[in-house]
Amino acid sequence: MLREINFDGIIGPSHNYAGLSHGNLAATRNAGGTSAPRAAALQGLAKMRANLALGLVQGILLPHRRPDHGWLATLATDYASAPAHLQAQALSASAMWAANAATVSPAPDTADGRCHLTVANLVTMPHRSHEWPQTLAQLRLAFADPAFMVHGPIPAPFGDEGAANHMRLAPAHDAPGVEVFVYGERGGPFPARQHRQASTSIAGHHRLSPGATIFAQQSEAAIAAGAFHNDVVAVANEAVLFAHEQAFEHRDPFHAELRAALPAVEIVEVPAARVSLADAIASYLFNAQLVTLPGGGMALILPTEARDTPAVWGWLQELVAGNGPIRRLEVVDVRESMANGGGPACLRLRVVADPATIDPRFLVDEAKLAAIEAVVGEHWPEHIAPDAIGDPALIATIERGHRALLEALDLVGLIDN
Ligand code: SUG
Repeated sequence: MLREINFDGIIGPSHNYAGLSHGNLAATRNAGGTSAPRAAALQGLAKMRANLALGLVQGILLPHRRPDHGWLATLATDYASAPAHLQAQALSASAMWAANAATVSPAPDTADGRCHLTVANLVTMPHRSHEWPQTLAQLRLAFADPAFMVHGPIPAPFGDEGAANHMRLAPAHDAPGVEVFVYGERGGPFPARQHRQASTSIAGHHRLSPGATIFAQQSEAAIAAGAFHNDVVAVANEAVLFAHEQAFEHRDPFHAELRAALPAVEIVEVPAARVSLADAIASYLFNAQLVTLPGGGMALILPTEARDTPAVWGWLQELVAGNGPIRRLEVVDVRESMANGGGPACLRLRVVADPATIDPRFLVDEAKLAAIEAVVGEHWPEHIAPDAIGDPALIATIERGHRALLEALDLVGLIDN
């Protein structure tokens, strides 16, 4: 049976605040702060545990080997002699944001009836541009079953940031749906990270039906206000689109196209007069996970920051009191990830598939989460101060922790050198 499965990135032992993402206001604001990798990973695991308790199917993606020595070698350097900015780029734990791992088109949408995945090239930001090889290795293992087709990255310079700029709407997860690719053209002072060419190429590789595929431009105002991915201002689930009024550059034609392709669509829009773009971005209201509960109805899994922002929480209270499809609010604490601009939805990659077709090492239950928590508790550094990233003892701790996790999950083969 096809189910929606959320694959969360386990937050790696090198999680730190290096301020590497221009246009990501939280990451820039927290640059130079002291991170708490152990607390960060435990927060992510607690979110997965809460989602399991809601009756959802939960998967994992693994942290990458950091520092990325192979990448530094291609730059003719090594960790000890690299300048500080390259050290930070090689050490980044940014693979935790699994929404940027790949774009996924479930089997009911594709001409060959397979679930297609394209690994994201993430070429815009240097620290993320070297994620794809290790992500691809994981995707090829987790989705080795013939029910899936895993594609390599779209070539540079066409930036692709994966599912964070892609929404699927369908009457039900297992029914054919409409896929919306959101690209950027301008972002005021900030880069538009998703190139339209990357989106159209992915739709082609995934063998989507042109009549059920929409390309929509993200609004310049949203990118300029700090929404570096569409999933900071919009999220979809089944037939519901939950979005900020200023999310799309050409809102009315986009809504019309969506209604024509999926007459059952329900657009829940938050007016700028109620929640400003600034409040939406600071609170990550739209970076919630919008999920269908097994007993029916939908829930929003929101970061604590949404509860702490009065305009946002007030609007949400009215939303769940009304007659709409979203009836329940769940609040999770992912503050360590949020401080780098990654909310609950950034931390997960959604795949609609039969869980029986997935390598079980990438699925979790309570017991496996407890085993991962034990490894994190024993090995993840408690803190990383910005001036510590050159410390060989810290690097040895990070590498030991990563190996211990892969050993515990029987995935040590993913360590390539
Ligand atoms: O790409 N932050 C990530 C956050 C990604 C959030 N993902 C989604 N919206 N789906 C980014 O900007 C900051 C790392 C640092 O500065 O150390 C960072 O990469």
